Amino acid sequence: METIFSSIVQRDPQEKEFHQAVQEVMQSVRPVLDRNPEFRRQAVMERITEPERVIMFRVPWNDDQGQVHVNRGFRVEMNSAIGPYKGGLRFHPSVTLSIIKFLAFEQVFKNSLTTLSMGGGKGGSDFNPKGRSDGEVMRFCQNFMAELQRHIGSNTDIPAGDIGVGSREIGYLFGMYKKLRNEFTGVLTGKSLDWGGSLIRPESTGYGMVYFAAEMLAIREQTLEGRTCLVSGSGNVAQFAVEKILELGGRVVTLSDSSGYVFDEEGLDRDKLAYVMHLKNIRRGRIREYAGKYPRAVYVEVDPELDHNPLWAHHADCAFPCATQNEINEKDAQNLVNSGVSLVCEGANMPSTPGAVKVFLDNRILYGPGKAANAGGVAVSGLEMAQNSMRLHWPREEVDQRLQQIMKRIHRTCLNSAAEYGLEGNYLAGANIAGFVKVVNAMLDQGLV
Ligand code: NDP
Ligand code: 2IT
Repeated sequence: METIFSSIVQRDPQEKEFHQAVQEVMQSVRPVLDRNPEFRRQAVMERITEPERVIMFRVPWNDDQGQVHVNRGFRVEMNSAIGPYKGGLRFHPSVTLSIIKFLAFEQVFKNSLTTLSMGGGKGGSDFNPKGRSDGEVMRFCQNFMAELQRHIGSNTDIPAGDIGVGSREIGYLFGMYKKLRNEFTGVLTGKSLDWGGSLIRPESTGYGMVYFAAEMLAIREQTLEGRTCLVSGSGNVAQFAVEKILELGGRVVTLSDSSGYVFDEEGLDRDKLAYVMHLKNIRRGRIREYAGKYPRAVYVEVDPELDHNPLWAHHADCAFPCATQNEINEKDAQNLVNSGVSLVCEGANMPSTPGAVKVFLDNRILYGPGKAANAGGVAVSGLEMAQNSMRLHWPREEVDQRLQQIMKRIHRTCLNSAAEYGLEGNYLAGANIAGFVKVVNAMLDQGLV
């Protein structure tokens, strides 16, 4: 295993996030490889960590003043053993090939856990939509799709949203695909309802994560009722996580963005959440404005040089990181444990560093890893694809019921797979093992391709 890992690092030494994601999975699946010696001869680890295809392209576009900009576009088609590539697009200045490869790698196991027929992929660009007009975003999306359309298709590769890609961007991307290919198909998910979207898709990642957390708590005969919750982020996942936590009787006291966080000791309620949704989705403003609107809340600017994020030091019962990768480091994790948190459930992808994860596992925190806990988003994307193929729409209750069943099943699968290897209660090991075994078996069935 060590040799395989060092050759992965040597091949692409700068891809730190990708190495982090690979190392975590490799550690978890070691007992599976020990039990299956033929996996070594078949080089399954080397095969599953090498993308089937990597696409990188230039995206030139004009701003409103006529200035030309050049960004880089990516699509990593990681694994198609169990279905067409599926995974979101991220538009954020921090995007690199390493970030997209780690996300695509995580997506393979996550999609496998959903039980739906979806392989793993991810894409995006270092384009920064912040402060850009609708016209600028539209022109960027059109030029991005001018290239991406050659590589995707409703039975080949089906992108969706992620950070910086919401319904506005999906609309512009879909419009350009349709114009270039002259076909109206379910090539993207997260579409608006009037033209092929699914009910509950916007809510699904946040709702699904909270359903997963409720399942974890139920194991200890607990519920979210009356529990104080720290939530980070204030985008799509955070917003609907808050909505579901409130519905289940929990108390949410924080939200954040990349500049800082708000602490509202009184707790959010439906009206405050509606304000946040309008602020972030319509006005595209900053979370600091929340403290202006609700003066009893405080806004804390977060210094990126600080060795911890004070958001994670507030007294609470549960923590839901819903912003970005590596937002909880070892010190933050220790702060969470010290301030009484007994459940950490990840809405974001890989929000906890390896040091933080170790703190959670050592302290027997109920720890729900992102690839299991946030799988509700891509699961409902899978349901959107099913509805598009049938050319019909399921009602809200039906999609929500299916989402709840899928999250319950993923929770159970994690526990069962962990127990099979003597790792009772370790959701991280369970998620990695279950996701891995299904994909590897499919790869072996299909031969060397
Ligand atoms: P949004 O773009 O809607 O929101 C992202 C939020 O995270 C914003 O509040 C943003 O703040 C904050 N954020 C982004 N980058 C950073 C950073 N570098 N440091 C601190 N905060 C940051 O994205 P989503 O809500 O869709 O995604 C959030 C997370 O959930 C991501 O990790 C994503 O991969 C994951 N996820 C999303 C799914 C989905 O269906 N959308 C499905 C599964 C996982 P700011 O406004 O300042 O940028
Ligand atoms: O990380 C993720 O699972 C997503 N951004 C959603 C992917 C999808 O295809 O819906």
